[in-house]
Amino acid sequence: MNNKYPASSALFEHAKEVIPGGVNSPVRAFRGVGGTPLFIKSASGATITDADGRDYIDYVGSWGPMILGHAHPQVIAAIQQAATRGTSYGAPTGLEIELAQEVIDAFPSVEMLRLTSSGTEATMSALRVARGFTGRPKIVKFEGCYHGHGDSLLVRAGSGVATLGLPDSPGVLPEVAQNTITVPFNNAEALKHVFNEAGDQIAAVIIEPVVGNMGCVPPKENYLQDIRRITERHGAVLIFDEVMTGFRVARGGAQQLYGVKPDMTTFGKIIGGGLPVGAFGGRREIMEVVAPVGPVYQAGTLSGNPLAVTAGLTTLRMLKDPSIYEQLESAAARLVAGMTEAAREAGVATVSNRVGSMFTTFFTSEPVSDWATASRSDREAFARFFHAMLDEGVYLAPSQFEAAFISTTHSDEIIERTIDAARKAFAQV
Ligand code: HOZ
Repeated sequence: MNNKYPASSALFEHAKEVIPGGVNSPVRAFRGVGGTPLFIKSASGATITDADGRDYIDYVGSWGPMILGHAHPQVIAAIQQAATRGTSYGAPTGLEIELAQEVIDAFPSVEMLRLTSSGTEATMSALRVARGFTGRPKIVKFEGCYHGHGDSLLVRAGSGVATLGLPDSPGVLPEVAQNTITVPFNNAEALKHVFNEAGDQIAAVIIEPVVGNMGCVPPKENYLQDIRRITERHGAVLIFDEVMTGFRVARGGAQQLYGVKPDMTTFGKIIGGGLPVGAFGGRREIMEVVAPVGPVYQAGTLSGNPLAVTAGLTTLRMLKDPSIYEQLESAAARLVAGMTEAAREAGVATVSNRVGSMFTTFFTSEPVSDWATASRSDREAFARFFHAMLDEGVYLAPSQFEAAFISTTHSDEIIERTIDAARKAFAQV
C-alpha cells in the first residue's frame, strides 16, 4: 500500500487482479518512474483529480487529444445532445462526411479519408493500403517512432515499448518483422542507403514528422523534404503519422508547418475530441484501393461512431480560430523557457525540445535529435523530477520518452504555478 495515495493504491491492487498490470495501456503503469499510477476520478480544464481527491495540473491531456482542456462545455454539450439521438447505428451518417471534409480542408494532401476508432487502426490500415497499392512487401519506419501496436510497427518502437525497454514484441512473427526496415530518425543518408539496397521492395515509409513517442524530437532542417524526394524517386508511399501532430502543431499538422506533402496521413487523438476516433487518408488514387471501391479490406463496427465524430467535429470547428494556436505557442514557449531557467538555477543538465504546444525536457546535456541521443537521457533523474512534480501538484507523462501537451485552458497563472513547481522539483533531482 502506498500511503501517499491510498485510494489509487487500493484501486491499483484490485486492478492488478483483473487487468494485466492493472492498466489498459502499458504507458499508464508508472513502470518508467516507479510508484503507484494515479487513478483518475474526474478532469476539468487543465486539472485532473485523482481517486484521493487531489488536483493536479495536467500535461498529459489524455496523451494529446485534450487541446481544448478537459470537459470543454461546448464539446460536452454536443456529445450529450448527440447521445439522445442514439449512440451507434452501424450505418453511414452525415456527420462523418462533415468530419472528413474538415480534415480534407485542413490537409491539402488528403483527398479522401476513412475513419477508424483508433490511431493504431489508422496506421495499420494505411500500411495495408500502401502495400496493396504498390504491390510491394516492405515498409520503413524510424527507430524510436511509435505508430500504435500493429504487428509490423512494433519494431524498435518508442513510447511504452521504449519505456519498458522491451525487445521487439514476442507474438510478432519473424516473417512480419523482417518486412519492417528501421533506420535512425533525422538521418537522410541512412534512408537513401536502404532504398539503394531494396528500393523496389519498399511499399511505404511511415514517420512521425515531429516525433512525440521518444519524447518530442523535431525534424532537422530539410529532413522531411529529403524523405519526400527519396520516396518519390523510388515510388514508395510516404505516410505521415500525424496522430499526435495533426491539428496540434498547426491546424494542418506538421505537413503545414514544414511544407511537405505526404501521399498518406494518419490521424487520431484531437480529431476525436477526447473520444475514440482515428483516420487515414491521402491521394484519391491511393485511397481508391480501399474496399468497397477497391480490393484492400478495412472495416469497423464503431468506425464513424456518431458520439465520437460529434466530439471531434465540435473540437475541430473550435480550433478554426487562429488565435488559439498563437495562444498555445506563447504559453508553451513561456513554460519551456521558465523550466529551462529553473533547471539551470538548480544546476541540472536538461535539453528541452518543443514544437508548438508539445514539448519534452530531456535530462541530458547533448542535443536530442534521434533515439540514440534520447535514450542517453538520465531516466533516474527524470523519475525523481516526475515524483517531485507530482508532489507539487503537476502531472507529467510518467516516462522520459513521451511528450507533454498544453491546452487552451493552461492559463498564465497555471503556467507560472508549473514553473514554480519545477523550480522546487529540480532542486530535488
Ligand atoms: N501515443 C501514446 C503514447 N505515446 C499512446 C498512449 C498509449 O499507448 O496508451
